[in-house]
Amino acid sequence: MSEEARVPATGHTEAEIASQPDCWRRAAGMAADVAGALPASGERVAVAGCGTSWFMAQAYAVAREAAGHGETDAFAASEMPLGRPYDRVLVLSRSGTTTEILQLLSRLPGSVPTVAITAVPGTPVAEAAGAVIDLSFADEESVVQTRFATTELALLRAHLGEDIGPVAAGAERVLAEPLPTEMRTARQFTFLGTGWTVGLASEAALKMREAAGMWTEAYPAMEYRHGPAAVTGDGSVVWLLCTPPDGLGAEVAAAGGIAWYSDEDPLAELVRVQLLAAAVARARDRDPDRPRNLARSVILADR
Ligand code: F1P
Repeated sequence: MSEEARVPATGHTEAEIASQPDCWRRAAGMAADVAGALPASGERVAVAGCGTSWFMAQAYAVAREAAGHGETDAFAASEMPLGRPYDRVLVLSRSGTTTEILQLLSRLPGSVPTVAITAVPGTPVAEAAGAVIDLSFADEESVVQTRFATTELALLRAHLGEDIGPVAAGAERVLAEPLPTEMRTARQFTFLGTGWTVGLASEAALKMREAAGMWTEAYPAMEYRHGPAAVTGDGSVVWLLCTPPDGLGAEVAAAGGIAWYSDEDPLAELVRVQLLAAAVARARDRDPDRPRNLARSVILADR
């Protein structure tokens, strides 16, 4: 049987991508109930995660600080400094079993309040954290995270006072639109963001790598000219998850690439990236439900 014949036309990944607007509305609806466990306004906060969860941490950290709720740092769990005084540490882990998160929780001073957002309560991360927010309704069959991560971010944005209704409506529009042909056939993607969407740009790039094995990059938008522009050429897409800096679209076009920007909320626009990642994967005879070299959770033996 050929590889192509073994790759089904659709799977868990696409179903989970399509379910996001409903999940986001549900998460926004529970924001008030879980507010006591989440960082209070004025607290100095660290947020940590791995992979997708790290990029969600980055997005939330910048959004929280920009909304005036207090200094907020985001770290890859393996790189968080232990000596800084935080009022609360928030860890993000869909699986609740990621080794680096567990190591971080075990090394933090016992006096610092910790809270975990997870899809699986009762797991080691949930047990080790001082408080748990259960988003099991958004758990996924897929290895590659889509709806859990975005639902978590929708909850956190709702907690910051944002109205998630229009964001979910934007995602529904994106889900109903066909993907542009130039994107399906692109050879390389550079995702750009500003503020909270810098983390989202990294997540978009990760989705295309994880699901489809594509060459992708991600930068703060104003960094594009400081080197990353050198890879733009025929078959490049420069995907802006932010307002395009003056003149950048013309520079991308002059280099032979396509600059893509839409007016949708960046979280809704991330859904377009997820759809593309799944479509490109299948077009390349890869099954996005079975990404290469990846597992649902990275669990390291003691070493
Ligand atoms: C995080 C994560 C995923 C990644 C991979 C391994 O897991 O890094 O983002 O796609 O499958 O795990 P978690 O701590 O959020 O469960």
